[in-house]
Amino acid sequence: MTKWYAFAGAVLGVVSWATVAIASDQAAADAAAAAPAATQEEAVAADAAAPAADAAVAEEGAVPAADAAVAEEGAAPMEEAAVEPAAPAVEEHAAPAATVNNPAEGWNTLWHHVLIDLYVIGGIFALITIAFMVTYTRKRDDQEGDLPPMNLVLSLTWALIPAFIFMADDFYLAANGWKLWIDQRNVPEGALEIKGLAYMYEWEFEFENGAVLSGNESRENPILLPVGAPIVIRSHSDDVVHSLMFPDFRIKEDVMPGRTTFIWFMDSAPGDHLFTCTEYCGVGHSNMWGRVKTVPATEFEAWIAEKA
Ligand SMILES: [Cu+2]
Repeated sequence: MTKWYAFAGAVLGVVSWATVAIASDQAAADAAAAAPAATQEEAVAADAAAPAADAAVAEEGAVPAADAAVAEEGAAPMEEAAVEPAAPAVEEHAAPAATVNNPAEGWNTLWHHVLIDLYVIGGIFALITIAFMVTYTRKRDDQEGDLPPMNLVLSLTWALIPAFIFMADDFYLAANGWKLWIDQRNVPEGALEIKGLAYMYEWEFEFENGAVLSGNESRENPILLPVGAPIVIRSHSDDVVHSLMFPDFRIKEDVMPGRTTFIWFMDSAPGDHLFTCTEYCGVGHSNMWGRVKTVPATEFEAWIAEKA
């Protein structure tokens, strides 16, 4: 009997170690990639002219959960990466797009962490359960078990150790989600500003030069957007509640009358992407979609200048 406790404990230990090791490696890579963005936020906080709210946000943002959770492994790459870009970020103040953290990539990574957890932890538990069912099935009708009575120490050990393992893992995932959401709610400096308007049943987008482009027409002629640059769309609705979603950029936000809501995103390579209304808004809801195409900035500038 005792050997089973030992065996199950060992399996749990291996599972939790493997999960944290896999997640830590990824988080270390994420932290290294995210470092320039963190320094950008520190630069904002260091600026004497920065409003208190900005500084508060920067403080929050500067303590990404990944840093704390990764411990030794993550610490080295994080510091190395953070030291290099710090100087230019402070001097130029406005961060170039290349240093902006792209939340879409973070959401993808986080989702993969969740899948790893589900498969690894779920798979191991399924195997243990099957092994227990086979091992502890009564072989004869009159067979009686020889299970030793539970004592307080065993009870607490069996309850608390697995609980701590899983809660630690859950909090780790949740903390990474919170960190990403901070990125997602802080529009990078110098983002391309677009005003979005939703009504039954169409989207309209107004660019900084006054060009107004129709979402429905974009199905034939995609709206061009610059690649590698943060883009923010601040939208409101003229009638009912709609919701603007760019599935490829892993972002959506409700759009409603009397309030302006925003989404920001950035494409890392030229590509074609859909956007759509993702809040049922009436019989024409399924018609509220269109296309964007991300292209080099010079091509976008020339194109949008013609549309003004
Ligand atoms: Cu709609």
